[in-house]
Amino acid sequence: MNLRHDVKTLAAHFQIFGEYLRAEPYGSGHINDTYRAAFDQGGVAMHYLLQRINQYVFKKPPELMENVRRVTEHIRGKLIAPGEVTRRVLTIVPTRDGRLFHLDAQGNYWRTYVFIEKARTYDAIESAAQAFQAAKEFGQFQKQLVDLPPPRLFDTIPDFHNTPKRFAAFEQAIAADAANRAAACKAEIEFALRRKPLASVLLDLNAKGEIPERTTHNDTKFNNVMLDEATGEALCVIDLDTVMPGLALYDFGDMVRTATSPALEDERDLSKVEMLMPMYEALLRGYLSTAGEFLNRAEKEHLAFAGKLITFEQGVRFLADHLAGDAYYKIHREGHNLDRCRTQFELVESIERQEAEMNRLAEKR
Ligand code: ADP
Ligand code: GN1
Ligand code: MG
Repeated sequence: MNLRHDVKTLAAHFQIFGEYLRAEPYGSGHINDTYRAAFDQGGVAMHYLLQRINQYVFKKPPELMENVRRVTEHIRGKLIAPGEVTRRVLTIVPTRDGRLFHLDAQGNYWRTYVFIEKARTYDAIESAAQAFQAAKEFGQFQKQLVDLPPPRLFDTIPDFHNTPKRFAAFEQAIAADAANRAAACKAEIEFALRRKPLASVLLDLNAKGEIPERTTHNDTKFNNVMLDEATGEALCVIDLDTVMPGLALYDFGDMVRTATSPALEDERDLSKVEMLMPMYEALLRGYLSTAGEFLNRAEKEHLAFAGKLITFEQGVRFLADHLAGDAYYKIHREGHNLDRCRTQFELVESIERQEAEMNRLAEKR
């Protein structure tokens, strides 16, 4: 296979032993370039995950990797159960000179993780049991980081979930209309403009001291948690590039966005996009089983709202990128970001229709 990068040469910089066998592009993330590489070690093919960090998105990869090191070491220290530690937390494979990343001649930052075997991620949720598992695991992740010692983690992307700033960037993208696409997505633009007042709700509560800043994952889409292939149990939270100070509700919100509707994020048949109450119920149960003990009342009262907000924010982000000419997210077809935006806005409407019932479910718990 002809790869975009010379994975064999890159891999030689890391503490990987044995002979290089092969590599292939891996996963369906929108941001990094990911490869699974195989090495012969004592007659067995061992896999490693190599990634090129997207520097358009992450401006300071060394700070990002320092965050990942601190977070994974902290979690590793809590894994008392013997065995399988490298399946339950990401493990950085250092370079031969002991660093967290390799900087190549073109200025690209590369890193390597232990490959988690007999586990997989899903692009769309398939059952309430999966929703429960994912939410329990992301809640557990937040709980494990409650006592992360100072200093504060680096902001790998400043204002990542600052919805008012996301909205302002979207308004600028409309004004600039760099790709000449605004006229063709009037309906979506108007959908978003009508809901502008949603944007500031959580940050206002944070400013009033009602919702605290915590250490959060910030990219808790269902595709960022690995489930055991045999048992379906959640094993490990991955994609730690955006772990930084944030609101716990951002994480729950992104779970609602990606783990209550059975449709793919870029589904074109919008009749398939729907917030399913049994999935939401399982998410609530799973999340509160681990995060329930540290969340405060205001956080618990805004769980459904967070689902609506983060789905809205994501729709606005996709639409802004479509208007800007697809600079940020990887796309695989024309209009891909617009398709993604449409599924988000369809889901926002579905949540709006069911929000009262979603709130009642949370009150009962
Ligand atoms: P992106 O930021 O582009 O989404 P991810 O870090 O999420 O990149 O990785 C992309 C995909 O690669 C994940 O969805 C997952 O399927 C797979 N993956 C990531 N890390 C590992 C790992 N340590 N072991 C096995 N698979 C992994
Ligand atoms: C990106 O990296 P990935 O594909 O897991 C994005 C998230 C979005 C998501 C939408 C750093 O996540 O914020 O919610 O796409 N990550 C970054 O699918 O922007
Ligand atoms: Mg990912």
